[in-house]
Amino acid sequence: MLKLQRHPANPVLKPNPLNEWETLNVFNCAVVYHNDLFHLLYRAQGLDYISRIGYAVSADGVHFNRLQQPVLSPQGEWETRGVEDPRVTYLATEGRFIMAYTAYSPKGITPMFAESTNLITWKRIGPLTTGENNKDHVLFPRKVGGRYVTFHRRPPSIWIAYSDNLRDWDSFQVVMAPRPENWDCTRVGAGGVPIETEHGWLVIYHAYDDDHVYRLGACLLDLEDPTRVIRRPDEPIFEPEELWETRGDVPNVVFSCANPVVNGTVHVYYGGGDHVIGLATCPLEDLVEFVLRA
Ligand code: BMA
Repeated sequence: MLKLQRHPANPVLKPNPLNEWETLNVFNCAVVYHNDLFHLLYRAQGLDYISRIGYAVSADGVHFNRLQQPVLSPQGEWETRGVEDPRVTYLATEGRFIMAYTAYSPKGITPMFAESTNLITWKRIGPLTTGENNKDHVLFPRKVGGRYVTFHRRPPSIWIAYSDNLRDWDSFQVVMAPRPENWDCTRVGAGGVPIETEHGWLVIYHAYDDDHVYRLGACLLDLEDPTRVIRRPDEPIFEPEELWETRGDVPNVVFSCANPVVNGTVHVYYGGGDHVIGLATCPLEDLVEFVLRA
């Protein structure tokens, strides 16, 4: 059984009592490794429980410096209760970053996209769907069959959709559903940006069970047809163990929106207990091997 290794300096980011918007919780984050720096975009809450997205940067992936102001705050009728769970994809051929984030309001839970060329100034592109409960979306790092591809989550499963312009989405299809009587029996949702390997798209995903314990798992999807699951191990690769994962604002949660590969190592950044941010790693080779042997 494979287990991700926790970094000894965990948690790598904690709430900041000096900034009202991030005094309570900092958790689910995107991480992009670009120009030798780890750029972290994280969900933060103050005492009002409204989520905003902050920015922090690091040379070693462990010690981060943050901006004092959020880079994305709620705007408009879809976001009145917050902007949550960013996942950021770098489109290398276009030189731009695409953020998938969840807009939360009394009108519903809406998967949104925004774009940036500097990771700090974000321009909204628009929603993937409206009028339904949908989230956990993340854009693939390149087009497949000439089209943009995104995961998204229509409860309880991971779905896929395709687009030519990141605005109009079609060809919605289920990729992976929960498995009865397993750690991923209730709901499943995508993690960070899918990792392209010679064996297929390596995907880290989250799920919870009847006891509401959030764990992480991994699977491999076909490179040219990512709706086709090649391997899906029975066991998870990571679960809450530390006090700051089993307690927190929401207990028993490890939830990841980022798995950048740096120097052959998968860096899984995750929210612990919806309260702090942790880092756990694993050689890419070992993770692929584990999934292939399943
Ligand atoms: C889910 C997610 C996360 C959160 C998790 C655990 O619904 O959307 O925002 O980390 O619940 O509370």
